[in-house]
Amino acid sequence: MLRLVRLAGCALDLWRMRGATMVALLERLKIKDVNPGACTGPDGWIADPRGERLDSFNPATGERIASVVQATPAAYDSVVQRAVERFRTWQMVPAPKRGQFIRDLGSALREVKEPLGQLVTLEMGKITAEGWGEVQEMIDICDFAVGLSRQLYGVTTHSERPGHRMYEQWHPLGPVGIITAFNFPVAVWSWNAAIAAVCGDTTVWKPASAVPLCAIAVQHIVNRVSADHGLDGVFNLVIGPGTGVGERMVNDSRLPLVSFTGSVIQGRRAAELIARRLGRAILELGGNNGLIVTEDADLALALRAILFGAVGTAGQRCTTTRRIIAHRTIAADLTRRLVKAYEQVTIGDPTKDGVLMGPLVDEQAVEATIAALDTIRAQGGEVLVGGRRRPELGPCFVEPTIVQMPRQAPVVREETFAPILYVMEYDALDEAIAIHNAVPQGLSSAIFTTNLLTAERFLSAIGSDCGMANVNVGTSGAEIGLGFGGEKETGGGRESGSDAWKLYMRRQSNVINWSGELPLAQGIEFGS
Ligand code: UN1
Repeated sequence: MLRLVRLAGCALDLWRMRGATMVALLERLKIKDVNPGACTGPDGWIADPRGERLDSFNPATGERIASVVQATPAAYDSVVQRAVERFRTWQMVPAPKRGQFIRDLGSALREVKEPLGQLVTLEMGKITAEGWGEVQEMIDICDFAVGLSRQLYGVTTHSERPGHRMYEQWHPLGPVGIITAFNFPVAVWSWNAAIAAVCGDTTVWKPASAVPLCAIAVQHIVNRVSADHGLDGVFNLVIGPGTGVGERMVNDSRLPLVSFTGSVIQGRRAAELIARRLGRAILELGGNNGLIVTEDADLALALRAILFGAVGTAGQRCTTTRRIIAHRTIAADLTRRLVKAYEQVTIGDPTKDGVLMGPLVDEQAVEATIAALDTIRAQGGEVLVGGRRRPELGPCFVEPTIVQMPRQAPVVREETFAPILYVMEYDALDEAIAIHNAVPQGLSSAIFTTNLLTAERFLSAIGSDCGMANVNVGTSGAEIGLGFGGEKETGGGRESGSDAWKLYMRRQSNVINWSGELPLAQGIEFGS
């Protein structure tokens, strides 16, 4: 019989950080020890010595920065069990009270924005400004969720029967599984967790294996807030591989909803398994985001949006701009300016001021980028700038790349999670929209134009087929206020703002009869 050791703070190998960066960061995050990778609350760290080790690396240097004990099947079970038990009471806490917990979580995140953002940079490799941006996104969604906790509205409508009242109410759904990707190690969890919590759900989080420390740090922050509220089991953590813990989650009928962020291939498999048990899935899968630049566009504006959208996070956002569809009359000018801007992008240590692009997440990502560039060249793509590895900077660095691309090339339909930008030309708007929509993914899209009619056409039903469509705003860097997600192979899910909360609750339609009679709907007479 496996014994689970519950530890208040089990010291874990922290590989000697070069300098004191890591130790100092953990101190500023008020984390004394880095704990095992399963947790149910303030005193709920679960150390199972049989758990396999997971090493975490700094992608900028290739150094190992920590080693985490992953959740065993028994640890997983015990975490989900706690989430199930806590759900029973949490669902009965009034929603505005649940909101107070999230308000305090938002305050706690404000206090640690700087070190938590830096930890994201250290473990994932995005530049510090973006690491902080990610934590800001967490703070923003907490604010949103606090307001939402007093606005979980249901509709009331009129019955066709006299003396009857009809309305809808939204009940908590249950423990929610959250599986997140490496590229947003903390924010995507918060979109799901903050909303789920005010909706009365508990959550079980499996972060990507490349970024376990970020998740552990967040769990510590959550634990402090939970301790203040005398709570455990609302936010739970299980670290483990997709093939182990991830598979368990998608197959676990104790989790009525699993929110999955990752690739189309993994998401398709997750969706199939969740559907088999008739569970609910929120899918945020691949993007292949296009940006149309019309003949009347403000090119300076477009240029800045493209640079952030294509080079930001080293091309590893699901919202990264991957395809430019430029009007033939401005294409050469735009491309020339883009190439010039790319030549000035400083690549390097993501913690340094002035650096715009850090490393890719790991060496496999570098290999995949180089392999994609071979395919691109074989399919007629002409590399205009970039296209090389930069081993002298570290093991995971590549150059941001612009490729003049024949629009029919099959590789354009694929999402390569790298800073590779295709430029294609068009003559007529309908043609641009057709090129734009001719990919299997449907996450984010944009048009740069000063023509109102063109903008409206792009946003119309016969315009962009994506979940998100912007005018004079790039494809990446969405605010939390609207629903985030996409169509087609992106999976149809919506997270964060607007009414995405409804996916985290169960809808109940209620009819109340105060007439003293029993009239049937549709006017049916049945006996007398
Ligand atoms: C992701 O890449 O999975 O819109 C999320 C954006 C960010 C979130 C991206 N707010 O680019």
